[in-house]
Amino acid sequence: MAASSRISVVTGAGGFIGGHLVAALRRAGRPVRAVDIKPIDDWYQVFPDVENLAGPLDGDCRDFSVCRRAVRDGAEVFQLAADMGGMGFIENNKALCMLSVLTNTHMLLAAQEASVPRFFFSSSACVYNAEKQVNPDITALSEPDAYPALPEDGYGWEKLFSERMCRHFREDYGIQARVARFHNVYGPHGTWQGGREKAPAAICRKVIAAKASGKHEIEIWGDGNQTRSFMYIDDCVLGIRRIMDSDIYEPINLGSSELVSINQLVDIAETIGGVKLKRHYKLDAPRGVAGRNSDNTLIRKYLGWEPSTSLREGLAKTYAWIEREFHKQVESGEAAALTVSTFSHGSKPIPGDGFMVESRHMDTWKQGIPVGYGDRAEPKPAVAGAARG
Ligand code: NAD
Ligand code: GDC
Repeated sequence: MAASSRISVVTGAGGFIGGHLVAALRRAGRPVRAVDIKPIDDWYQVFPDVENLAGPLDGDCRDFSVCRRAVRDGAEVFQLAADMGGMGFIENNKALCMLSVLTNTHMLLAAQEASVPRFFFSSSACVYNAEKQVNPDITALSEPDAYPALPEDGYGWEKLFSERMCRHFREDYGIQARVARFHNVYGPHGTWQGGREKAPAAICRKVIAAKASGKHEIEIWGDGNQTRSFMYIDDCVLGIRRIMDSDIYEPINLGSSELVSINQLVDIAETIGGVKLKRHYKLDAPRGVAGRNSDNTLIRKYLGWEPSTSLREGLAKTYAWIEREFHKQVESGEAAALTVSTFSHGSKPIPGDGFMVESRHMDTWKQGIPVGYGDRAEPKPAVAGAARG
């Protein structure tokens, strides 16, 4: 690494958390290199003054040569790239989720080879032992609860493996790896449709769709009694920065400890939308664990801080953003091409609210396997800058 380098490298920068992290690093005056396999037009946030490595040829972090270029002269690497989504996606795409091991391995290896001093890995609450999450009124999960290992099939096993790889790279090669276990993050500029969305965005969209269609009904996956805590994006970005700058070597929870049932999440979204809906429970939909919360004892001890944005406050901002996106789609006519709500057949086409098995058959890059993968030319030189911001 060049002695004077201050470059922050963010992978998964075209995604939800990566986009917000790039924005925060920029505001802090850091030079940023943003990397994502998605074409730049599909990034949630794009900044013209940032070096953007985008698309299957320049931004696929499964490819070691892309990783080498991405970390060049980097002072810190935030490894957020992953093929991921909510329960509907991770239960139906386990092989894809496990393939993120290529991304994590190659980024870690490239960072170590280039002597990048700091490396951040975004792990997940999905690493926790499933047997400790069988009741909705669960005791909050503390860090040792990841062992003995029985994580979420596919996605959780990959995260747990990559956590351990970070640890061994730190112990054996001295790279300063930091690992945070995110608990369900939500906010504006994230996935709210298409099959990868998580419950907060999905529920907002369904409430908005019900209002728009005039059919005041909502489909909820499971019986609605399952519990979760949801962390607002601003807390997540602040936590990432603080954990990266800390001396916390072991994986640590980064999540809200405000536990709610999915029914309570729907209550809040209905209040924000000013509507009351008839609830239908889809009991065979992907449900995940019965209860999950974040024990924040350790993060409070180390940082004297924990995520504190209330769900009511964060969801209002998220709802407002999704509502704008939703109406943009309806007005542009794009909505007709999307899944139609199971409760809106025969009414005006609106972005849907069903469990989308179609998410298995999306465009190849959306599934994470780029067109021409394994049969391609040398990566092109970096294209700096982009249109939106
Ligand atoms: P996201 O899907 O919005 O962003 C991930 C980005 O990674 C996407 O833009 C995707 O195109 C990109 N990507 C996928 N494969 C890639 C590859 N091979 N090379 C380069 N880029 C690639 O997801 P997010 O919510 O922003 O999540 C960011 C990170 O945080 C992920 O590692 C995720 O597993 C982790 N995490 C998120 C949550 C959450 O609730 N959002 C919870 C736990 C962990
Ligand atoms: O998808 P998710 O937010 O992921 O689902 C939370 C709960 O909400 C599940 O029980 C799900 O069945 C229920 N739910 C009800 N209706 C809906 O319309 C819906 N859509 C969705 N998506 N869910 C609905 C997540 C992982 C992430 C990440 C975090 C870490 O698990 O999917 O990839 O790692 O955990 O905390 P969740 O919280 O189970």
